[in-house]
Amino acid sequence: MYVADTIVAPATPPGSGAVAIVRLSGPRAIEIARSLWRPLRKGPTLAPRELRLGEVRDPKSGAPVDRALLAVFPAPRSLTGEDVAELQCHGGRYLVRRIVALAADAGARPAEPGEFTRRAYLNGRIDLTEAEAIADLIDARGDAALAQALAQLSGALAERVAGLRARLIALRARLEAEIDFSDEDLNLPSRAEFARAADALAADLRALIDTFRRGRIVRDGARAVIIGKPNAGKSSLLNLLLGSDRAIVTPIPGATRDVIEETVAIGPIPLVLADTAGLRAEADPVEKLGIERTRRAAAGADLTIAVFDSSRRWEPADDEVIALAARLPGLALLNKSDLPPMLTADELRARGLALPIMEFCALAGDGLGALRERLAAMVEELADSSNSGDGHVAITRERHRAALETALEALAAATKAANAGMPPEIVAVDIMAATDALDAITGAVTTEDVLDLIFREFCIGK
Ligand SMILES: Nc1nc2c(ncn2[C@@H]2O[C@H](COP(=O)(O)OP(=O)(O)OP(=O)(O)O)[C@@H](O)[C@H]2O)c(=O)[nH]1
Ligand SMILES: [Mg+2]
Repeated sequence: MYVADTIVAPATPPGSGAVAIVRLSGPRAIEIARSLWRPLRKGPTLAPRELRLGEVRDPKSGAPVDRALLAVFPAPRSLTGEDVAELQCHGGRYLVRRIVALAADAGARPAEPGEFTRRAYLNGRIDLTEAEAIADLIDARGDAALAQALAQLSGALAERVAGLRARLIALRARLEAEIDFSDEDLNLPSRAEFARAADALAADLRALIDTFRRGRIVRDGARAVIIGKPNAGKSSLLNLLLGSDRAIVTPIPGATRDVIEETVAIGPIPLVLADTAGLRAEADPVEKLGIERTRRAAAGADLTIAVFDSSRRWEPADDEVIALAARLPGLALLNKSDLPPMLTADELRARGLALPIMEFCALAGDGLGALRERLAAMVEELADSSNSGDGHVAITRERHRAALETALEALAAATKAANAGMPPEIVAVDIMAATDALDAITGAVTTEDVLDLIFREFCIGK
């Protein structure tokens, strides 16, 4: 399966801290750790999972290096399913490097990113959804993301997939029964039942696919794009929501050229705001490139915040903003409410703006509280709207979505073949393809390439 050599890496981030952990895993992990470490006091041999204070020494020169706690976790009841040893040393940059180097001198190989978790998967300690949940737990930026990662780590997604898989197996069993009685005529009522069960299963696969947006938003935050014509107050709005002068604000139109992304905490789910270049037709070449980026940011967003300058009469650029804002949910701000109104909500509506409109003043911050509340409510709604009775299980990765789509297509092909009266062996081929697709989610069936992609997300020592 893999070369089971012994690997070593710091399990704690680089930098200085009170404590750091150097982790070893593999057949020689315990032996190598013990060769570097000597207990401070005589006593019984170190028991599994016991923490004992000792001294780390350079085995070649005998020179003391640090005082550290050692714990050993013999296979298979360990993080990776292999022998594991953990040295809790002092958290110095040099110190950690030195201890890792000593372990390497003694025969351990520095670990690749995610290699410990990968071994845990390869040894059947966790499945791929649980491995991904560990990465999500570490990256979580809020309570909602934490809860989702913990549910996935407890196997919620794997269980849901297993339930769907069991129904595919049941469909296959129906076909097997037909194969066994193949000398009799095709049993039409049984085919109708097959199709009904397959359709119900397809609906549940679709429902799980539809949790992707919620899963992604909870994990990564919702993306809101701020659009408007030049000088409308988009950058002022970003700065106001962030509470810092992140973007340049000037009275000169066309100040923002590139997309500026920042995250704000407005509720349990973070909101990623993108300030963009103002939309207008007669732009210089640099602005044109900026406007291209605005359109791309809008295409990838979940929400739109359309900013209109109420102190200036309607201009054609406002129509462009209305057109771009028609694609997504969101809200419109009639900004600069401190100045005499030249553009009204009624006029914007008459021109086709469908988003709710709020009067706003980015200069003084009037309406900020209400805006934050509205945005938080919209994010919650986005995260819940696809919660089609699926409890809180959600898929979180494109990988999951693609696998479910493949399973759905294969199931549709099976239903079509069944309805067309094809022999059961032929229908079974599609059912098996659907099963394989589901198995790819948990990693029961996988390839090296897929594993490389998944574990590349991890850092060294995870
Ligand atoms: N009076 C008033 N001025 C505002 C308000 N909001 C923004 N401004 C001013 O409008 C000008 C443009 O603001 P920006 O935030 O840079 O506008 P923008 O939409 O980012 O502009 P571009 O980056 O050029 O597309 C600045 O001088 C701001 O101080 C407001 O509510 N009232
Ligand atoms: Mg700007």
